[in-house]
Amino acid sequence: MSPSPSKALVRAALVGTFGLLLFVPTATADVLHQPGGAQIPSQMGCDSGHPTGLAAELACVCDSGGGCNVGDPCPSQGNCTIPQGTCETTLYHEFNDNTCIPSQLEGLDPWTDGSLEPETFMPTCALTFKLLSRGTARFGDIFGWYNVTGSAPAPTELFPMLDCNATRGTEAVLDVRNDPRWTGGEIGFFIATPEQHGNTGQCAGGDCCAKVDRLAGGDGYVFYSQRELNPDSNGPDSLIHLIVYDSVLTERKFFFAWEDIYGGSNNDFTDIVTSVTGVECSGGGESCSTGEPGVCQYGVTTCRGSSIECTQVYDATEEGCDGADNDCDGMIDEGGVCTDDVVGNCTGVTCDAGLVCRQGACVDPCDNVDCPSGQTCLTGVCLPGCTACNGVVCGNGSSCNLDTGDCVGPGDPGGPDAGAGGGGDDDGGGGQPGTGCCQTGGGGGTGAGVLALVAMLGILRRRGRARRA
Ligand SMILES: [Ca+2]
Ligand SMILES: [Ca+2]
Ligand SMILES: [Ca+2]
Repeated sequence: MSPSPSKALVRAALVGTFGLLLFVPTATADVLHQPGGAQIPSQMGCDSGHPTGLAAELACVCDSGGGCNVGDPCPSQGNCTIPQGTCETTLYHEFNDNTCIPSQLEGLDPWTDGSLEPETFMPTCALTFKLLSRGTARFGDIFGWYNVTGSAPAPTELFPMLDCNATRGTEAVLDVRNDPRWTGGEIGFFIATPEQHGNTGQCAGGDCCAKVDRLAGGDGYVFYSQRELNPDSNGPDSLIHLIVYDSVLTERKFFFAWEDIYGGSNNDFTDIVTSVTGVECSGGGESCSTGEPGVCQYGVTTCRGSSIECTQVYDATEEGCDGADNDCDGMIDEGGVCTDDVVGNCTGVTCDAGLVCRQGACVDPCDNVDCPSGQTCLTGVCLPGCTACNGVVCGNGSSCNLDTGDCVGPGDPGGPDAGAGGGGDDDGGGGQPGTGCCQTGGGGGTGAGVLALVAMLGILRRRGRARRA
C-alpha cells in the first residue's frame, strides 16, 4: 500500500473536486518540542511485545469493537496486513521492521497532529468526558473543567469530572447549558495531581489520589489547557504539560494528553489521556456563509486542529419546485420544475428578494411547507430546527422557540412577545449522552445559518499518511 495523501492534499482535493472548503490552512505538520528542546511526545516503546506510548493508546480509541488497530508483525515480504478497525490511529508493520514497534502509522499522528491549541473551548449542551489511559503513571490525577476568566481559577472553581479512581473507559456526561456552575462563556480543562511539593514524582503524604480539596492545603499541582496558568510555564525550566488533538473520527471531540510531573519527566504524554466530546474550539460552531449561491451558502465554522474553516453544510442537488435554489446556480426553481398548477399566473411577476411567485402571488417560499418534527423551513427547504443538534441559528432579532424549533420574531405566534415557548426543559436534541450538542439561537447570528456538519469531511479526514516521526 502506497502512502496515503497528506491532510493538505486531501483538503486540496476536496476544494478542487467538491468546492467544500473555503479556507485551506497551510499544512501544520509541525513537530512539537519542549522549551528545552526535547521532541514531544516521545517515541513508542515496547512492553511485553506490545508497543507503548501515545500512538498505541490512540490506536485503541475505536468507534466499534473492543480491539486496537495495532497490526501483527509482518511474516514475509508482501504479506504485511493492516488492521481494519475504525480507530483514531492505525499502527502496522513493514517486513523486517521492529517486530514490537510498528514502523507505519495512519490516522491521527501523535507527532504531527498535536497542537498546543486550542487552549479554550466553547461547550455545547452535553459534554462527554472519558478517561482513555493513565499510562504507567503513579499519580491518580483528576480531570475536569473550569470557566475561562483570564486568571487561574481557585480550587473551588475547578470542577472535576473524572476522579482519581476513574479507570480506562470511564465516562462522565455534563449538561453544561443547564449547569449553574457554567458562567456562559468559554471553558478550559485541567488536571490536578497529588504531587508533593519539593519531592518530584512523590505523592504528598503517601496519598496518590488527587483531590481539589487537597490543593488548598498545598498538596499537588494544577495544570491547565491555558498553559500560561501553569505553575511551571515560565523560565528556562518551563514545560509543556498538554498536547491537544482533534479527533479524526468524531466531530467536536478533542483528546487531551498530559504530562503530570511538576518540572517534567519522560514526555510520553500518557500520564492521563482524556477525551471531551461536544466542544468546539474557540470560534467554532458559528454560522458562516460559504459565499456560494442557494442552499450551498449555509456553512458552519469548524475546528480543524487549531484552524477555523467555513464548512459547507449542504451539497447542490437537483432543482425542485420549492422556492429554494437547490442546484446552487443562482436561479430559483428554474428549468420548468414548477408546473403550471403550482405557479399559476406568474408570468411577468417579479417578487422581492426572499419571496417566490405561487399562483400569481409573491409568497414566502416556506408557506405551506410542512417540515418533519424537529426541522424548520428556511428558503423553502427543511433544515434542523434551532433546538436541534446543529440546528439553524436565529438572528435578526428573532429567537428560538424551544417548543417548535422555529426561529420566531416579535409578533409571530410563539414569538418573544407571544407568551409561548421559552420552556427550558428541552435537551437540545441529540438524546444520547455524547451525541447531544446544540447551538441554540447563538447570539449575533446574521440571518439564518445552519450548523450541521458534513459527515463526508470526517470520513475523508480519516485517510492516513505514512508516519514521518
Ligand atoms: Ca509521562
Ligand atoms: Ca437553481
Ligand atoms: Ca428549487
